[in-house]
Formats: sequence, structure tokens, C-alpha cells
Amino acid sequence: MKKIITYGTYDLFHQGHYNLLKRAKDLGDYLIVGVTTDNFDLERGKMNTCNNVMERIEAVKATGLADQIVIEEYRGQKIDDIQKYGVDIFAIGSDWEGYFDYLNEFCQVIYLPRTQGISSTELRQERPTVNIGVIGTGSIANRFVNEASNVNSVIISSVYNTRIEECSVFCQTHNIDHVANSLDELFSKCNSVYIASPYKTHYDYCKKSLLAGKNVLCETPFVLDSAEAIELYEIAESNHLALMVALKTAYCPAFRHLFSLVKSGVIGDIVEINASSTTLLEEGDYIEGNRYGGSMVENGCFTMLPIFKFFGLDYQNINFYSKMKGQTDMFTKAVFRYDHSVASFQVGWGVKTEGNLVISGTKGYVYVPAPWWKTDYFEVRYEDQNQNKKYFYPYVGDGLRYEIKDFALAVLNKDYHNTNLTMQEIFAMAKVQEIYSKEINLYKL
Ligand code: C2G
Repeated sequence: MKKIITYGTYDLFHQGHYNLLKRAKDLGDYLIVGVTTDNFDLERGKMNTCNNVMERIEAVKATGLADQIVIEEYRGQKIDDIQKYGVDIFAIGSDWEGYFDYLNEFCQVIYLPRTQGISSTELRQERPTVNIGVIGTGSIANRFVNEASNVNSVIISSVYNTRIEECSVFCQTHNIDHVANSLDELFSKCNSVYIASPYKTHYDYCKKSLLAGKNVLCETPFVLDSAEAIELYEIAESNHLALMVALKTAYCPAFRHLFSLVKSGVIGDIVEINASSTTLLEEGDYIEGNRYGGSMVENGCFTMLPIFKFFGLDYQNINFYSKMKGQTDMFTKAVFRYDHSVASFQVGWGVKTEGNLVISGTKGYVYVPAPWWKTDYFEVRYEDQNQNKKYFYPYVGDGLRYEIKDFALAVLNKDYHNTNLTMQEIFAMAKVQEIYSKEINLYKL
């Protein structure tokens, strides 16, 4: 019996895929089809699959051509599979000509003619798109637009900034057609809005965008008052709109895998969490005045994320210790008391410390090195160091494409309950900012 193997994503399954599987099947007696996992596609930079791995497996199964289906989840698996299944021929489309010649060492490699005029990418472009209007033209907006170009169903259709000349330069730089002279002009060009303006304008822009019927992705810190956060979500829910906060760490593969791994008990019961996130300012950047907030406003949301994710939102109290410069906190340490655990974070805005995340448990601990908030790697460590494990996950580019993809999926699928960063967690973050601004349990150093 001659065994053939081939691999693919098979997203939006189409005639080209079918033809390939048929041609591969005709090469022998038994066809094994490897379907890539969502994570493996992320790892190899394929951001835009519309169907999840189960849907893609079902599509391949429905052809009746596959005698066996395996999932492909890591680089190098092809060699393992060819040896494990005693494969005679590896077949794949001619778009890969030469790329898999190394497999000749293990079996015959055949490149089959690719079907012209059809591809998943083209099919995706025929699907509805998320037209985003960007408010703000600062550094994060620049990074966002660059990252968005990697997310297929997203188009940046307009930009608005109160300083029109900066907006024009931004649009020229990024080849964005429309410079909005007003919010209404922006709204006329988009179905969604990304807010990257100074944080004190977030509430106003969010509210206006939602009331204009636009989905919203807002930069952190979202708003600094829990009542405002609740009001905005109520507007979003009553108008069936997506409202998400661009806290990129929450959407990144490594942090999401860290969450599920630790929740599965690999380090036993979690007793303590500590996270740091500090920034030294450029010479000349000043602390006073409105140009910047302080350490809590600028970095607090990132460090609250693991605490709320792992310990939940029912802390007994928080004590803050802040080093002030005038009326602004340069450095804040916050200690959260929970019933059976304790959590703390250090944030700096003009003070620097090691930016790692440590999660302590009854069987071991997790160490995420700096900068943990954009990590692609973490370690699970035990008393017996031989048991330590390292985990690596993709963190491609500036890491904003993961939040953009989640936002686009929420808009396209009208699924507004994102589990990576829930509404309740966002309310809790706003509440902590509110408590802090009211100086409750705040000890100034
Ligand atoms: N294909 C084709 N004609 C098309 C489109 C795709 O023959 N018009 C073939 C591809 O050459 C590939 C298979 O269909 O052999 C699956 O294509 P994709 O789903 O795009 O998968 P791909 O990203 O090519 O992954 O480990 C994964 C493999 O490396 C291939």
C-alpha cells in the first residue's frame, strides 16, 4: 500500500484545496492529510484564518478523500509523521516548489500543480471587512496601523486628530486615503473606531463613537472611573456594538497559554503574584502637567491584568505606596489582600526596576522575564530544577495584531464577550484607578 501525506490550513475550503487532495490521493492508495492548528498557523505568521481547526478538519473530512487526518502543530512535525506513518510520498502544491526538498531524505517529494485563480486570501477579501477609523496619531497609533496591515479583514479607512497637519502627515506616511476634519467625517468612513488619543479624552471619544453606532477598541488606560466604564459598556450592549480595551498582553499567545497552564494546576495553588512594569522618561519629558499621567495611569493596567486574571476581582483591600514628584506618582507599589492570597505590583513612570512577573504556588512557580507584558516565553520552575520547563509562543511584530484580530472577529461575528479581557476585569481596573485617585489607603513616600 502506497501512503501519501500532505498538509495545509484549508481555510475557507475551496476548489483549489479539493483539487490538490484529489491529485495527492491519485498518487497512491492511502492519503493522510495534516491540518494545521490555529496556534501553528499563528506561529508561522498566518494571522487571518477564518475557520478554526475543527471547522477546517471537518471540511477536509467532508471531501471523503482523506483516509486519515492528523493535526500539524509544530515545525518539524512533517519528518516525524513521515517516519511514524511509513509514508512513501510527501505531496504539496507547486507554490511550495523547492521548500520541502529536505524531505527527500525521508520519502519521495512531489509538487503538484496549484489551481490558479483561487485562494483563501482572495476569498477572505470578499468577506465583510472591519473599516477602522483611528483617533490619535501618536506612537501607538503608528504601531497599530502597521500591525493592522497583517490582519486581513481590517482596513484603516480614516484618521482624525485635532491637529489636522499631524493627521495629514500620518495619513501620507501610512497611505491612508481619508483625513477626517471632524469626528462626523471620521464616522462616515468607518464601522469601527480605534482610540489612541490622550487617556483623558478616552471617555468622550468612546461615548461619541458608540452613540454614532461604531464598534470601539480603546487604548489603555480605558477610563479612570468605574461608573464611566459601566456607562460605556451599557451603551455598547444596548446598541449591539463591540467595545474592547487594547491591553495587548491579554490577547498575546504566551500570556493566554500561561493563564490556562497555571489554572490547570502545574504550580499547585497560587499564593502570591508580583508584577512590575516601569518606564524611564526621555530627558526633557516632564512629569508635571497633563502631558503624562503617573505610574499608576500609564502602567497600572498591565500589572493588574495577571492579578485579576488569576485571583479574580474580590480582593479585601489595596494599599498603595507612592513616590511622588509634585502631585504625580513616579513610582507606586500596590498590595492587594485576598482571602487566601496576596498580590502586588510595582509601576514606575520615571523610576526603573526589573519588569518581570512571578506567580508563586504550592508546587512551584512561574517566572516570566522582562518585559513580561510582551513575552513570547516563560518558565515553570520547581524545587527539583530538572523538572523545570520552558514554554515559547509566537509574539510577532509589535504584538498588537493579536488584539486587532480579536477585535475584528468580535465585530465580524457580532460576538461581544471577549474572555481574554472581560468587561468585569475592565470595570475592576477602572475602579482601582478611581480608588487611587481618591487617595484611599495611599501612603506617599
Ligand atoms: N492549494 C492549491 N491551489 C490553490 C490553493 C491552495 O493547490 N489555489 C494547495 C496548496 O499548495 C497546499 C494546499 O492546497 O498544498 C493547502 O493550502 P493552504 O491551506 O494554503 O495551506 P499552506 O499554507 O499552503 O500549508 O504545514 C502546512 C503546509 O506547509 C501547507
